[in-house]
Amino acid sequence: EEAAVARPFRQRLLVVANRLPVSAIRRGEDSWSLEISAGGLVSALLGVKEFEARWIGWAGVNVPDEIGQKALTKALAEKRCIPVFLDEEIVHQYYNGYCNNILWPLFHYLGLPQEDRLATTRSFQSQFAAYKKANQMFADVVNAHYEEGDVVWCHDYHLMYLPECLKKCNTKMKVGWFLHTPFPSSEIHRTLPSRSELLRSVLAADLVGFHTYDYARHFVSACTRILGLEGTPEGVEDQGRLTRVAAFPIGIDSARFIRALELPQVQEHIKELKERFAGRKVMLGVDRLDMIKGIPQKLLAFEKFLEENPCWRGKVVLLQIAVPTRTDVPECMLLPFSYQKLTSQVHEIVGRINGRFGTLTAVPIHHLVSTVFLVWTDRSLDFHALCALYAVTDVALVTSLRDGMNLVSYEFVSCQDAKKGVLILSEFAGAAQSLGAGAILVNPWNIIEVAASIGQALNMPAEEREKRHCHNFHHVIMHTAQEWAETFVSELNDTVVEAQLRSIE
Ligand code: ADQ
Repeated sequence: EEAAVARPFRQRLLVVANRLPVSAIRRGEDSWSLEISAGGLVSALLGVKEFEARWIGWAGVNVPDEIGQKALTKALAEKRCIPVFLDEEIVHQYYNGYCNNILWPLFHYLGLPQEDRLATTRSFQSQFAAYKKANQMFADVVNAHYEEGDVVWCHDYHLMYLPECLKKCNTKMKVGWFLHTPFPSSEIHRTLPSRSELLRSVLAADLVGFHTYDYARHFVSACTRILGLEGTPEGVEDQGRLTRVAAFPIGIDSARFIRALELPQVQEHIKELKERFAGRKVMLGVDRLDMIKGIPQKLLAFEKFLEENPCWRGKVVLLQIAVPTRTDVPECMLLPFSYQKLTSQVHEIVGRINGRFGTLTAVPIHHLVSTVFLVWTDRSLDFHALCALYAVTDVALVTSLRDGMNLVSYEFVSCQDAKKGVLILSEFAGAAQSLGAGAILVNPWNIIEVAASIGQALNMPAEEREKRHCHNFHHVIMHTAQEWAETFVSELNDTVVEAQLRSIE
């Protein structure tokens, strides 16, 4: 009994995601060093303590030899990570091709690739075949490590074929699938050549989760319109079998941010930033360098604002942190929506704004192309710098063209209890549903509207700022990542029990 008190039973949770939360660097034939890597999911699961979690995923490197694979598997085991080894050709066709060239843009309403882009990655068919093959490889690793009673939680658009692969082998396995991106309107999903196969596979899961009710509704109506299945308030029914579909809005580990603000090194950063930008209002953007984040549109809106409000020139600064992503993929393999083109476009607009409105003493935009990553086990300096930036900001600008949720908006709010700054938030980010009442919501495509909202935010009376902030702060501290994961997994457990009861009846 004593032992039971000391070590309460914790259900094993197998988190299956395309990427492990670490990057592996080879140091020798059988030696590896591991670095924790950033990303929305990593940040979200940081706070989850309830389960004994294991991660299953690709380590981001090609390891063709057995000695290397064995050594990496061993090193990763210490971090409770289990690798799936994918060779270069699979990565090219599955990850760069099907995931990032087809599903990512489609789910963010950017449409399917034009033929010229498709041609460079060979045919759509071969990409889809590689996608299925890769998903089967993930399933093989899950099966090898699965123990009865485990919960298997599959993540994101990379692994839509996984629930079917898993259930084919073991119908009793508890399988959940969660999508971190938006699920688009069924009219968009309809254009996907493999639309039915993907929907059917996802429906093999016991529980299917999305960030918002809208995404869940889009998914159910895609199943109704494309597969002819019945949508019920609980989910989707197919020949008496129900797949539960629901919204589980993600949160962050807000306490971690709030605690960090008290640390001397963060206070030191804050002091430095305050001195550096004394006399100026600070606006902040923190985004991965991705088409969906609407960085050029944000810059154009800032330019418009300065154009129309000469009194603010030299009195406001925009810090745009752009984090290059998918840099673990060799340049020659990077095809989707030319990230290079986006980079040069961003540089061009920044240069132009600084040329037009910059002075020797006040450059309006500090464009930092950083490779800073949020460390998930450790408290790195980078995390501290990020917290300090959030804390000194007067106005945060989140102008995603589409975004599943957007955790940056949550992180900003959690660091603003002293300052009570303003959040300008795209209505096309999932976060608009939860932080909409406190934020200024904008259509990021409407540059004039965003420019006007910058003026509104900078001039907002303290009383209104406080009211808006309190609303959002309350939401962010009440709806944490931990709660998100616990709710999803307990709902998954319940769903499976209910299904068993139904089958007995
Ligand atoms: P992302 O598209 O990566 O996530 P987001 O939700 O904003 O977008 O998360 C980014 C994370 O990276 C944040 O935790 C942020 O702090 C961190 N980060 C960004 N730049 C950083 C920097 N320079 N230094 C340190 N950390 C940095 C995807 C979906 C989102 C969804 C999440 C979670 O696209 O819509 O909210 O998954 O489901």
